[in-house]
Amino acid sequence: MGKNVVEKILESHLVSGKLKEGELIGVRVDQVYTQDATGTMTWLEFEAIGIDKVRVPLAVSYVDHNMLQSNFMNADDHLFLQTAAAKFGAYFSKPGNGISHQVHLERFAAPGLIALGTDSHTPTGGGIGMLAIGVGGLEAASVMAGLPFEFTMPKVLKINLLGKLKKPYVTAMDVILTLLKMLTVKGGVGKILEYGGPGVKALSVTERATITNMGAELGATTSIFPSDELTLKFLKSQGRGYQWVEIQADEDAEYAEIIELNLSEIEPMIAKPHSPDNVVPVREVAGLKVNQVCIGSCTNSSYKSMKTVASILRGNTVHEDVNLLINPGSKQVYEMLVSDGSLKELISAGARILESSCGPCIGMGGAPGSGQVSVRSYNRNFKGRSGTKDAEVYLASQITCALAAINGELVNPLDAGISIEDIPEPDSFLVNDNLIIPPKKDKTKIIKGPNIKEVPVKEPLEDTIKAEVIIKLGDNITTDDILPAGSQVLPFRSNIPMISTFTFKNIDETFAERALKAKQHGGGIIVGGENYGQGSSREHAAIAPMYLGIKVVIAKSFARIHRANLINFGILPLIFANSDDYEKVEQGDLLEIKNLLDRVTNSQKYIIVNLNKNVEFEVFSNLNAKETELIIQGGLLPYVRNKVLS
Ligand code: MIC
Ligand code: SF4
Repeated sequence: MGKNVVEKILESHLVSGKLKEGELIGVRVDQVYTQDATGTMTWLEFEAIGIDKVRVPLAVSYVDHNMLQSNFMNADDHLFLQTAAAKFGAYFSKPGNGISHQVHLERFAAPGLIALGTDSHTPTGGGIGMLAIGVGGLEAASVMAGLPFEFTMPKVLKINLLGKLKKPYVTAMDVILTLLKMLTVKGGVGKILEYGGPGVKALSVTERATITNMGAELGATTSIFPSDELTLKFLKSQGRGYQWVEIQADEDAEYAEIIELNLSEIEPMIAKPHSPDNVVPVREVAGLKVNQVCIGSCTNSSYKSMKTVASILRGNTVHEDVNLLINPGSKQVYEMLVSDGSLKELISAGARILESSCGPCIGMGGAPGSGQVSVRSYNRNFKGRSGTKDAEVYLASQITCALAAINGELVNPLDAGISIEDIPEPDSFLVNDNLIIPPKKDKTKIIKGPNIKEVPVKEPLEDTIKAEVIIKLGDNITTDDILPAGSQVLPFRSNIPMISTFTFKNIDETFAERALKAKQHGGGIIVGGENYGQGSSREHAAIAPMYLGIKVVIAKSFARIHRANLINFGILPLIFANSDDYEKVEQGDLLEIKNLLDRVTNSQKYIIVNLNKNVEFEVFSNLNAKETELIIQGGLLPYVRNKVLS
């Protein structure tokens, strides 16, 4: 029987289990990378595991999120990361070098490898034919400590691409927005999306990377393209042609599901507030007045994207009612825009050029005004994420964004009446790795500023939990809802006691206080709806609730990375056996679960008694063998320590 691309890569890395959907498998990992906002915890966790050097072929520590430096905290974190990388054997990508996913694609990613990153948009590497998966920090630390990456084998869904995009008016961003409209933010849960078909040839590596980047918004484990001659062209133009291997699915490869997508039929699309799947064609919202436009991020930052924007802005002026902010994804792109004069065109048109960092995408500056409309070539528009609670954030291609910036309103690129240049991918990129610091051979001392605190560890599972429902939530709760980001909160990513006070802050100001009170009397429970914990990989959305005494989360379903993070910190994720039972619980109810140790090991079915309402309902936990062990021991940290040091 033939094999698909995913099976070929997994098979060559398999150390345990069988490549069968639903089975627990373990794979060897080639590369692990961290970014600063999740990385400080990851490297503290690595330190807490207690070994000297990373045990993976390549580890890279990036700094891209926390770069506002409004006080000492961010800069202290950067120094901690740099000294930790030097000591533990990782490359350090200095602030200014760019956004992890963009830089990694340019300088390290290679076809056929497996990479983990402590950020949900790690699948950007799928554009080059690498199996790149976003994970929580502790998971990454355990793999860097030499353990295999273990996960439940997802379904492989093939997206069969036909036809050709109407370039340059219709872009890769429009492809992924079309898929988000079709499949929704839950459509990829439990799946790996493998792109194939004749349409693949019409997309360059950086365009493919835009599509795999936003596979995260579909909830997919990861997304991947085959490695072909365009992959070779990209690698050669980065001076890394020697890293190319061809990886194509066999003719008779099998897939759990196949979806056809005709690129020729795609038109410019836009996601309306407040979800990346709230997608409509741009023509339906044309004419909407726009106050802010942001272009860049890890989604649409390639040199080709940026140069296209410069070509649209050339000789024009940003509309008087619009603020245009541009954050090129990497120093490489930035330097090339300077060398070819594009930066001059952008500045001359009135763009505000930011440094190469996440910036406005994660609310680190560039927040829109009250109730303002912001159109962004980014990947997430969750309510409040921009830093302004009542802002209306739309997601669209860099072309739609550039046109909105000069017109002051949304314009459908196909109706714009202007001719847009189709910029080719460069034959060679400007390679200058002077901001990538290799690990040090001699001993380095790790330097920790006063805001950097220990990683808290949970006690082992108790046999009975009697705890209060601290909050009851609806469907699609994001990790931004659980633990917001932005300039006020991000500086505390290395300080759990402090950051925990922001838990659910945008939904319920009193959550942290009430949870801490309940912690004195048996702890707390969170109740959610479908797809609980979608979005980012931040494990803080699990550590902070754990620190506040949350022991269990009951939901109708969970997003993959957040579920793993809960388990890694010893919080039991339970699923309603009958989703109507969601109605049997209210905020403030006292719930009791007995015989946990037996249930978790044997049946994984639990009866919950609502002591306030005097009703019972059934839930299950669906834990694999390893996850069961983690829940019993109180999380991954005690487990890894035992494994690695024994
Ligand atoms: C995001 O886009 O939400 C982030 C910020 O990059 C997160 C990581 C984090 O919260 O630090 C992600 O995507 O995982
Ligand atoms: Fe940074 Fe935004 Fe990309 Fe997250 S999605 S890594 S915040 S640019």
